[in-house]
Amino acid sequence: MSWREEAKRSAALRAVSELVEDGMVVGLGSGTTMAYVVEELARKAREEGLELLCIPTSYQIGYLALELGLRLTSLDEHPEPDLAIDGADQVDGRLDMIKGGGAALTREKIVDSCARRLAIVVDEAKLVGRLGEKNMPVPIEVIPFAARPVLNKIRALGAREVEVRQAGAGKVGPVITDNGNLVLDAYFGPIEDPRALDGALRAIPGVIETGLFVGMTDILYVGTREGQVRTVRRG
Ligand code: A5P
Repeated sequence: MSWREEAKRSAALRAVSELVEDGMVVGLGSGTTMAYVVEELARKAREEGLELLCIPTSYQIGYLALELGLRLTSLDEHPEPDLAIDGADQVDGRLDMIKGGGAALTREKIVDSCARRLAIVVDEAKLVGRLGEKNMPVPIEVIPFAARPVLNKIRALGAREVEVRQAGAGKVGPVITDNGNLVLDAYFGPIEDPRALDGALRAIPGVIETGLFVGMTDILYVGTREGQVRTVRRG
């Protein structure tokens, strides 16, 4: 395992052991870090006899949770989960984030925003001074009908490049999200005001949601290159 995988895994284990208690409803983000979280949740539930209910944010994490024996529920039944645990693509010093590398940003933002507490798990390579640096795009979920005008309007907001995300092996053509939409990756460079940019993007008709998660994180677990886990709480 690379140091980054080890770091993600150690941080995931720490988050689950510190935050998860019997009887909780837990929102599950998506992605590779969340796979470690779900494995640990399932182990803990099994070995400690915990009753947990989970709200998944994608087919990926929902199927994994079911396979490992966790029970699923929905926001219809539990509109205010006790806790959400999620990964991120970049995190800045205010604990704001870019998410959506796995195209699950919309359901993640919904579940994360509904939870009483949001914990984010990352390895330290994801920490940045400014969101958008290192050529990281902002993922934006868009209704296919509106893709072209939305793309033009995002350019007019200052993005130097905007691409329709393409699927990799296993599917030709664009990525289609779990909601049946497209993802645009917009390259803005280092972002001065993530909250303002998020608002401007969401004001474009046809935009469903953006991967800018501002003012949402309560606690951050960071796995380091040296094998430690640091926690940062919202100040
Ligand atoms: C899923 O759409 C994303 O928001 C993920 O949370 C983010 O991309 C982190 O994924 P990894 O844990 O796979 O790096």
